[in-house]
Amino acid sequence: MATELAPGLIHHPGFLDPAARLRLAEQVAAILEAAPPFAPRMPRTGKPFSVRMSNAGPLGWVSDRNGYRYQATHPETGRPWPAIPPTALAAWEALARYPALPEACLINLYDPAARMGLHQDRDEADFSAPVVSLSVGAPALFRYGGLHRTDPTRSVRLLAGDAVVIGGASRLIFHGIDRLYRSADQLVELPLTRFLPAGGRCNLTLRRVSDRTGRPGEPGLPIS
Ligand code: MD3
Ligand code: FE
Repeated sequence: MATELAPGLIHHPGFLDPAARLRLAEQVAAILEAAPPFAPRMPRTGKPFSVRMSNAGPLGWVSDRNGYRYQATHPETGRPWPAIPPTALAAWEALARYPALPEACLINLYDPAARMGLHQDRDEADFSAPVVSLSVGAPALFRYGGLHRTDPTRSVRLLAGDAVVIGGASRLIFHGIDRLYRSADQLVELPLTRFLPAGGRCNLTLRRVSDRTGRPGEPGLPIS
């Protein structure tokens, strides 16, 4: 049963059943073998994120001292990103209601102490496309607000198998992950144990990056 948390922000608890979660975790583990997790860094300061990342798809999101951007290759191996996992593509087809495939699948890896500060996702050129989020592993406290950083926020727990569709009036809201919770449910972590400690969490976000002319999104915080 889906819940509209805010206009255009739809939470689908248990969207992936346990078998689908396990398949997704296996597919993600194979991607991480080819495209190892990297530690993104804050633009300007170079401070590392507590979340490690990788990507799948034609484009991947990266962040370093020079800024945020999408690029076609892994920042350390220089190789193209692996293909988007089939279970994630199926979720996009079921939930996005958008007439094109996703171009980027950002993979966020949270150890039990990792968090993600309040931010907007605005490095994409086409805000008419939604973002589709899939979570596996430990439960997390997801916080979301409004279009301004200081708007009041609400929180909801995201569990393994949950999907969130972020579109419409919510596409540019501020959001983040405040903390992880311990859980007895370790099922999905098994294929990911090489990449995720016990009690860790993995979130995938599927995104359109180019607008309909094929122009990529504005890079964030350019050097000059
Ligand atoms: C609301 N990821 O990768 S997923 C991110 O759990 C990100 O790893 C979080 O925020 C995570 O950028 C939250 C839910 C989500 C994803 C994208 C959004 C919520 C969003 C984009 C716009 C507004
Ligand atoms: Fe985000």
